[in-house]
Amino acid sequence: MSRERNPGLGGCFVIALAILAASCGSALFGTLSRSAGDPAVVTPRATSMETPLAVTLDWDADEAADYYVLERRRDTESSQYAEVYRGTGTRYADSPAEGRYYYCLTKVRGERDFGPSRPAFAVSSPVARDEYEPDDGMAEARLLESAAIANMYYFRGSDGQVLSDADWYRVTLPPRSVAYLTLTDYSAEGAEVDTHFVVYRAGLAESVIHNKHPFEIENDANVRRDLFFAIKPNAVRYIPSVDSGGRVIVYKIAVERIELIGG
Ligand SMILES: [Ca+2]
Repeated sequence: MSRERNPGLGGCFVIALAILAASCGSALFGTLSRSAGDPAVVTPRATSMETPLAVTLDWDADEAADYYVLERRRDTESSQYAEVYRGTGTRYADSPAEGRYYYCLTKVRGERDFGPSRPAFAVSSPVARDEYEPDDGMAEARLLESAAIANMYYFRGSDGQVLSDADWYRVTLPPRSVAYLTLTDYSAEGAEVDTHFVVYRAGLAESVIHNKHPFEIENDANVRRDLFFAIKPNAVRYIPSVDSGGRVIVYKIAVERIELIGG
């Protein structure tokens, strides 16, 4: 009796292993030992603008997933999602043609799909961010001594997601002095017009910078001080309508002169 039954059980076991191996690849041990929970549906992280015509996607490993499927579509009405990656990795370096894109991540466990995730917005641009990046935060502010040329990007997808730059600077000013700075917008139509840029200064509302027209950074303290400010996109100039769009714009920022307050 037992001699008849044992080969049958053994055969079942081999078949079960074969099914597991077929569905899970080399992750057999993980399949047997991991938790029984479902994979979490998560949006992949998209990194744009670091290098020309490249987008990098990454996501956290999920032990409940057998593998991942990454899909991409252009940000156009007619574009459909198409698979760009399938595998067990957690990072994918894409190099799509110039344009705006959405990426969705689906996790697969056995025969079941978990996803697709909400889309991540990304941009493939022939012009990458400038060499001074990262300077999007005050802690990364760059010392502005005389003049600098930099670029700034602002893109908005048709679902409203935004990919936006900010450039932080600091100037060192003598006690009770004012620095007069100018910004030259290389995509502006003339002097004095609204540029593609606003300036943010602590304690003041953001204000649109006029092309080559001085704006002030003031040190009202009785000691020498570092003053911080940020140049940010003037969104309505980057995308004049409510539609999607965006671009990269080059500018020059310069310290024209420094005067003593009341001097
Ligand atoms: Ca920046």
